[in-house]
Amino acid sequence: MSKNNIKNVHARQVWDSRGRPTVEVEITLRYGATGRAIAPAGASTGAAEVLELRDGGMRYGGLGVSGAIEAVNGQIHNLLKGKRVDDQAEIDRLLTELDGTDNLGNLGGNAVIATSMAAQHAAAAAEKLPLWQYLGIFRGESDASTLPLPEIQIFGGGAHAGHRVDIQDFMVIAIGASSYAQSLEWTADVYRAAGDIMADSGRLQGVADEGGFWPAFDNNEEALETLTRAIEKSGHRPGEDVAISLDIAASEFGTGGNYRLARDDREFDSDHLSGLLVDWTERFPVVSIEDPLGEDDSRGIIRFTWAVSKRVQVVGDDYLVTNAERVAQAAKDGACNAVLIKPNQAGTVSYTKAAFEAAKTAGYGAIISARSGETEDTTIVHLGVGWGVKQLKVGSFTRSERMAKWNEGLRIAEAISNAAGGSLPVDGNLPPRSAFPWG
Ligand code: 2PG
Ligand code: MG
Repeated sequence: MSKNNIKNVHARQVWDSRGRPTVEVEITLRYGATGRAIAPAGASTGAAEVLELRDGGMRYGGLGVSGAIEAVNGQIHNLLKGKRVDDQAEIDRLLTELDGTDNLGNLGGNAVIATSMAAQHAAAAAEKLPLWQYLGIFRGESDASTLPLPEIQIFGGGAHAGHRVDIQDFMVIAIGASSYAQSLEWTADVYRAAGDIMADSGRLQGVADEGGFWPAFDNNEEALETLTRAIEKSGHRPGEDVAISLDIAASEFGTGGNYRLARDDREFDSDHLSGLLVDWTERFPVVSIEDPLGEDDSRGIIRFTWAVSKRVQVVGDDYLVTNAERVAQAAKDGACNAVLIKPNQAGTVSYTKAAFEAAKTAGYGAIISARSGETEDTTIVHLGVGWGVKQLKVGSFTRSERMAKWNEGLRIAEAISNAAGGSLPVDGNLPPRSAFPWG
């Protein structure tokens, strides 16, 4: 028996940022080191994500997770007791083998991802290291030459705001910032300026699911105009210092290549929606667009990528679902040039890592991302820094389930900077700035 042997795997029900039950797993090792992680939950989920096991029935509006918790405390505990925690690939292999389905439908993707991430934390704790450092030192996985560049929501829409506007995320990326801390400061400036503009126009109405301002706009484009104005008002140069990033989450408002922007009262086929988005990238300082077309619209995504990929990051989220094979296929097809990395879409840490590796092999950008339903869990920040992922998406710049992650990044940035004898730059690995048409 070594310090790395698992003694106990325990799950409990905790609550997420939408007030819904979720699964927390705590793994205790032979000599007392522990690792803990909580499963997040999406709202605009991709059809090919692993299955989140919910109880159904009356209690908690059907959203209970007692089945997933039982799976951890019973089958998963029995499976992992005595196993070595420092072999993450083997733990994840055992978990997926025990489940026996492609989508983790038996044990529940929520049970499995919380266990898998808790195991990573426990392995780091056995070495008395934070996870980001453990991954870098023991696995040699980090290039640690840069920190991830934050992508931060200012207005939330789509499924996260009662479809008040159709586009889901209006975000900013401080592309001109020279450090992680500075990128947060500049975002805070834009957030304040956006709040002032909303208040002055009588449109300040509260916040969406991820904490961004509730989008009280007459149409989708007005949100873009307001965000550009907010960047200007904050004293930063749009497209030079701070740029815009959008998550269209188009599967939420269209299937079969037919789309409807309800707020604009307009219908689009795939090429027309593409055309609208291309137009936005030319008129506004947009450097990144996620899920521009529906997850079932490969042709549209390929055509859109072809049109803009030299100057805009085209991100697959619902389309690629953090799946290595899908990323490799997309690279062959010429669909997207970047992938969103969400551990609970993939189901295990190893599958998540495989998707990130596939992105690197394809020369794709990568953004490690939280979900719209979140908690105080900061695992994604550790994986992002530990693996050397270049961008980080966590939602807005308010509310503690979001700030927990931005702030964890500050602690890590400070630790790395101290060790390196100077602050590390942020480098999102975005398309070259000289290629942007504005500014
Ligand atoms: C997304 C995420 C986060 P959800 O679509 O990228 O914004 O949303 O977790 O609801 O899938
Ligand atoms: Mg998305």
